[in-house]
Amino acid sequence: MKKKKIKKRMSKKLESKNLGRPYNFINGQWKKAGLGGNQFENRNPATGELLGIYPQSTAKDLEEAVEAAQKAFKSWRKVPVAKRGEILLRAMRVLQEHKEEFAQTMTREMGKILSETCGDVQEAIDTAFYYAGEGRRFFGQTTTSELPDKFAMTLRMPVGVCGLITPWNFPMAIPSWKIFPSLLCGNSMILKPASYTPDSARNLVMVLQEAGVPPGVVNLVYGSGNVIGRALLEYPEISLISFTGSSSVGSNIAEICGKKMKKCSLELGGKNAQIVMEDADLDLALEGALWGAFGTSGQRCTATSRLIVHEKIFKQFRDKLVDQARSLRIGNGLNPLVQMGPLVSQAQLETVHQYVKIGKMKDHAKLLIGGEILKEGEYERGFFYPPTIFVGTPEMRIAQEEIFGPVVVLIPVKSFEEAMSIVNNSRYGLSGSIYTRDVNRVMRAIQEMETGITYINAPTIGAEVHLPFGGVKQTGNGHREAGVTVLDIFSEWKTVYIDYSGKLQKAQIDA
Ligand code: UN1
Repeated sequence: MKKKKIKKRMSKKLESKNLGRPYNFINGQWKKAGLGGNQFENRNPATGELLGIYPQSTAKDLEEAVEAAQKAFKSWRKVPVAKRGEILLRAMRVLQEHKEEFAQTMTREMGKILSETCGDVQEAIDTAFYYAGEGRRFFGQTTTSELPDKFAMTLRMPVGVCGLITPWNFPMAIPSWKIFPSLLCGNSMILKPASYTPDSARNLVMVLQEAGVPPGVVNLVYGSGNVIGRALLEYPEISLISFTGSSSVGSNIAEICGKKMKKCSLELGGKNAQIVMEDADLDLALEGALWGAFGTSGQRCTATSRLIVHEKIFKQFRDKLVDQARSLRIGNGLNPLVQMGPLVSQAQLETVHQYVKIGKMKDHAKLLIGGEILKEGEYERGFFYPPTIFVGTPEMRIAQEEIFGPVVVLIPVKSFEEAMSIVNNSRYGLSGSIYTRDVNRVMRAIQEMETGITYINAPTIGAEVHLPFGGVKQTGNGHREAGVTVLDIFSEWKTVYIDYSGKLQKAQIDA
């Protein structure tokens, strides 16, 4: 592989970072943002170190990207799907070669621990592999006609230019969930990544460039949601918006896309619950709870934020959970001994702390552990928050609203029925889990849990890329990313009828 070439590009990248030269990627070139564009800083949330300076692009930069994408779409859509898949296979290899390095960059810019950022890059690798293979399937349907000498089939057609707006918590995995299937379907696109993780977005786009994606097919435009995100929604030339983020922003996006009749796919909030029944393997359930609630410092839309525990084992579970949470090592995610990194930003730290205050003062929930910002010693310059555990009731705000931090509410219950009704007492419905050894309860949970994803004897996090990902209620708008289902987002079905009878045949009328 052209390892040298990418190394050269990488060192160029470092150089540009240090000089603070602001780069977008438009029409196959790394470009400065337009005149008058402000800049934003990329800082390490564990140390405060300045990592780079990026452009706040202007509408003019975006316009250039939209034009490039429109032009590139015309030829990209004609490239055979299998060939598009081969480019993804190459992207997979480049990602594999740089996995460790990309993970380090990611830990530096958003804080999660190195094993998790390696997992994030791995998720992008898996996604590339999966959709590369899909390039040799891409199945439609063939069927018969109700009329003689007539044939019917369906094909997937590209949607056009796509606007992709991605979050910082999975800085490579989530953009890859959108970019790779969208590429496979023959679309061109503009990526507007979260401003907390510009380096990871740049690494991903460099991989695609290296893998041979033609100029203009994937464009990267840095900037704020208010300027670039919003402008993406306005362009009539952009046919689809795919967004992962908060429910409040998602609902605004849906409104604008609705008015403009734009296709729109949303992956939004969660308030995911893990049930622990009295017959569960307690140690397993504990391990799952710790990973689900405090992995990624709770900054996953699939994170466990409610633990619904049968009263018979409540005390035992609570005490062990508090003990084990207390012993989690918090710090800089680059240190291999650290188990939980910082939150991504000062703003996120404040939001989380605000919710903890609401929990204590307004909800009157019982705080068992945590609840104070960590400021001393090694935590001085970062945004560190400890594992925080409350005992509460289902209606409390801390048990209803998405916090996106290492905060979990324990809720005791008397029965399976009560547990299930609490799980479902939520405006969200992304992920849910139950720990039990009773097969009847397992099957009932699968049927009754109002979530897009249900785990049995496993935590609420850890979805795999070849299965549909998404949720019900306010978690989304009915689409599913990943798996084969994401192709329904990034392609349009074309139904084809071929009449070879040589005469006019009237469906529904000719017997
Ligand atoms: C997210 O939290 O936004 O299932 C995505 C998981 C990961 C993806 C999470 N594979 O936890």
